[in-house]
Amino acid sequence: MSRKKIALIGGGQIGGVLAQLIALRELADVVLFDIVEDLPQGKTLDIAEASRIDGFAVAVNGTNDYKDIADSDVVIVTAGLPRKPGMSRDDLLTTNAKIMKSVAEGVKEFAPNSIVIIISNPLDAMVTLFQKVSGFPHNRVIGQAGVLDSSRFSSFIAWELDVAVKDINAMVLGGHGDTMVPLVRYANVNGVPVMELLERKYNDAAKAKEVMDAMVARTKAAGGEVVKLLKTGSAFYSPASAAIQMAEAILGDQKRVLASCVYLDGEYNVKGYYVGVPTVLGANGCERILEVSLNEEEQAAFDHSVNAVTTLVADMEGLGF
Ligand code: TXD
Repeated sequence: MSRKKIALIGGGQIGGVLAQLIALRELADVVLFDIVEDLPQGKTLDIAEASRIDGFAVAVNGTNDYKDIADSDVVIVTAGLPRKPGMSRDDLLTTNAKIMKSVAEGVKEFAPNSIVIIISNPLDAMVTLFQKVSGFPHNRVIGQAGVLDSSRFSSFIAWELDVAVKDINAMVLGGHGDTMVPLVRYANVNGVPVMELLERKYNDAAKAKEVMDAMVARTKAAGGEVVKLLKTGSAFYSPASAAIQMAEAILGDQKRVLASCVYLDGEYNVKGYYVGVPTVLGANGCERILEVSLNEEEQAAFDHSVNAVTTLVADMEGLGF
């Protein structure tokens, strides 16, 4: 049986961590692509030279040629620039949309049967553009945001309650921006509602709500919190881990229930847009969208987030993409 193959488009911060995580888990052979000469070759040589120590047998190679991504089962895209001082949001959108268009053309030509996970920002617009340019079926083009945002929310809850983070189930829906929607009512610790545990801890419903509101606010701003500390660039360890969980679910046909940015065709009253919702990920990519009931307040927050996504996509289309 031949090994699976994952192509990574973008050999920057996230791309490098992705390559190492895939190797350590022996998830698949790795091809790391970047337009910068020698960079992907250097990173993969460095990773591969640890194979004796870490004991992995998968191939890890770098390239500047799209031909080398042929026969990839999964493609993970991180290509794109982060925002620099003096750059407007439109500037970033234009720059990254140009990059994403070229990536979609390359992947369409050389890995036409792959399942694609997009990480590049602005996420919701980049997933939309990749699908449009590649013409791939919607189930094979998925964005990563919800797994990371949910993991951040879960971490804050675990730290607050002083319990193991793996016992926390909490999901974040909506677009990947300030309007994202952490679902408080469904958040639980092995089935016990988080709000109930907070109310017991503080013996005060108002205080419990205040603590939860602060965790929700921190989740929404979590990307910015890391950017502020790093000074240059944005989070890269956790976004890579998040995409790996999605890739593992797909390659292993695991039917994992993960929040992903997927194309909605009427679900959640949204038609024709990519938005973060609970999905079932398996061998066919996004195999199903799970619709959970939202109360009035949650639906309003979700609609607000969808509005931010439709505005972003309209801005992108206004720029000619
Ligand atoms: O959860 C999420 N979705 C995210 C997304 C969380 C954090 C960061 N997120 C975004 O991922 C971030 O805003 C960026 O748009 C991407 C990649 O982040 P990373 O930190 O890896 O950025 P780098 O280090 O700048 O790497 C980008 C690489 C760099 O090596 C460029 O040379 C390359 O992309 N690049 C290209 N590769 C292929 N093809 C083209 N055209 C290209 N242009 C640049």
